[in-house]
Amino acid sequence: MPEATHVASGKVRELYALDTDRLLLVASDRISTFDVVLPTEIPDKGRVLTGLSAFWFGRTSHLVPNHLLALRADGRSTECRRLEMLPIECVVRGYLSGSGWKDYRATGEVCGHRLPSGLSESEQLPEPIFTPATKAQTGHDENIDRATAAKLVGAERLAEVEEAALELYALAADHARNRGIILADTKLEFGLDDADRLVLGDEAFPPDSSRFWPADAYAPGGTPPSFDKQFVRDYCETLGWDKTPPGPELPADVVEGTRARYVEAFERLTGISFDEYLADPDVVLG
Ligand code: Q0N
Repeated sequence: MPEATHVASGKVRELYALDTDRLLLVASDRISTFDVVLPTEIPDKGRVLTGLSAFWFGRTSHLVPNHLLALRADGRSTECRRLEMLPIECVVRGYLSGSGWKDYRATGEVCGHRLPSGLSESEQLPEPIFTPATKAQTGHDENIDRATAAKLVGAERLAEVEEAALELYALAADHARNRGIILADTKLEFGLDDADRLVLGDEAFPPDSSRFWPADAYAPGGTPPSFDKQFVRDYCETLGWDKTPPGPELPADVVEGTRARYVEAFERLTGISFDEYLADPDVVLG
């Protein structure tokens, strides 16, 4: 891509600079499980994630402006406004899972939210909670309480971000629930534009930064299956792999089944056929 300079790599995405105020986010077909990127790709996974994100950006811009400028015809690249990113991950949890469950079991709290006693793993919370985390350069993000987050972004900005994140989650979780998918939690990233206005950046509710559970298989008291990655996890568990790199190659049936789950998530959530998206990515923008 001669018109762009590479600026950052994530586990599954690449970031390029287009000019002084625009970036290009490119979602690859790489997949990670147990925090390890596998050597086998899932065809079209990056397009599904890009299309879903763009769908949500289009449907939430009345709540919070976002960095999306344009989708490219390849379906996996997004041109974005360059922002000054805030140094916190904005996590909203409607259900008690992952590090939230771990913290709750140890302390009865998550990020300073004291929760009712006796909750089970994956149980729905009385109401969604905002649970910010630091952005770790390597390893895991660390959950932080309000005071720590306020030191990083300021108390006023924190209140604004919390309200925005809770509103975005409520809209997306309600929409997903009506289509048979539980959005257990999500991680959002915000930045500031040149006028210091709050803008939603990164990606919006793709399965890689949200927990998607099929509603019909949901039960508290364990780990519900992941809508998208369960075939991959189940296959990896059969291998006795120690979950350190390198990860295993995936057989064709696991690749095909996983691709089908991504496409199903896309079609259920957007109500748009994935083939239509491939023909013209802008269909998700409504
Ligand atoms: C930005 N990241 C997250 C791998 C690295 N709109 C923006 N403006 C300025 N900076 C960023 C964005 C966005 N989004 C986000 N790093 C910089 C790190 N990831 C992003 C995906 O690629």
